[in-house]
Amino acid sequence: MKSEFLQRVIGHIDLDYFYAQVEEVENPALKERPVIVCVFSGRTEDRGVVSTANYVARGFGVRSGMPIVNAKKLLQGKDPAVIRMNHEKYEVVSTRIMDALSEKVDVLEPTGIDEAFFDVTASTSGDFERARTAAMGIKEAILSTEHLTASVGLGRSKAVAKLGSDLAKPGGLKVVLPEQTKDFLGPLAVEKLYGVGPKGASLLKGAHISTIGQLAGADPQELEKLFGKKLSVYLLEASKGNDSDPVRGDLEPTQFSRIVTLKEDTTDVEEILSQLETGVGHVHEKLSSSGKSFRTLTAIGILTDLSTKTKSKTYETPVSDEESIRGGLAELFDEMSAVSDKQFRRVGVRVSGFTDARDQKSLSDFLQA
Ligand code: DGT
Ligand code: CA
Ligand code: CA
Repeated sequence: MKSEFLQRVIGHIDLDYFYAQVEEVENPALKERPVIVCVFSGRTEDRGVVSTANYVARGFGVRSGMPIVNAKKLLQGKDPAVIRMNHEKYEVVSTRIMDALSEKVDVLEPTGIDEAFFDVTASTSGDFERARTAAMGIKEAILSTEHLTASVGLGRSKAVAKLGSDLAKPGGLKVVLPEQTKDFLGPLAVEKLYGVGPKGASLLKGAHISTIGQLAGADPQELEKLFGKKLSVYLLEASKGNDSDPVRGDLEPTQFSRIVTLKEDTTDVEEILSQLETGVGHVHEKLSSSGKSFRTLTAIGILTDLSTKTKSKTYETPVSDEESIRGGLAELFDEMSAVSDKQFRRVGVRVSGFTDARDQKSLSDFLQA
């Protein structure tokens, strides 16, 4: 059967309290305690904001974006774990999960470090019960391989799927059958709709629209005055779960990477480079087949204590040859092993900063802009 005749089955997956959960996996004793992952920004010790917090900390009122000092006040006497954000570490986990996910769905469109839309219309023949089973399988796979929980929504459009994953948080699965779409969306607050945002919500409030159901019944011309043609058409469609933007699996990649597990833990750079040779080949192959050059090369090391270390170098002019990757990695791993006495367990290579990334604007980009 041709997929254009099938009921679309769209999913959205979002990892729960992502940065903080990754920290818990690395150090399970943290699970019982409030955990805040922080971006330290200033000269004074506590200057900066909470990037995210686990649900224990959220139970005491801590939120993303909150100044660290405020979070510490809320957590006084609660034995909080205050952890410095390590973006590279989360990026490595994210890449692994996205790679695995892309094998399990028909089309995957990552929209952030911890979330993605997916389409399973063809593989489920448009059947939501089969999609439910597939989604449970995906959640279980992430749990068993990465020990991370995720929330998933299934619906007939991106906006419905995204709302589903929001409401399933943390750790749940929300399936909105096509015939339930109107009843599901109607009562929800309009700011929850994908693409509305706080600014859009306040414009809508001014027009006395506070639920998605009210938005669905709004006058198209009034909406166009507030949001312009493109966005107002989208909002009206999305409020009915009829937004038609496809899941885009063809977005330009922004990086290629490969991580390998060493046969034995080691600090020997030559041994590391020799075992990483297949990874270098893989990354080089990806570069050649896509006709890309890169400027930034990153060496990734996961040590025996499971902590992740990375070191990067940026080339003045873009390169794409295998020798530059090898030479650069040798330097980077030399530098890394010089400052650490721990052994490496897994090692990886990543290239990023591509030069020819085409300007391919999707509706998602438009909404996120
Ligand atoms: P949740 O609600 O269980 O999905 O929790 P998170 O923490 O996964 O929240 P999400 O999906 O909105 O964001 C994914 C990651 O992005 C999160 O782990 C940390 C980072 N992040 C989110 N909000 C902020 C923020 O306001 N400031 C900073 N610096 N980082 C943020
Ligand atoms: Ca999340
Ligand atoms: Ca997210």
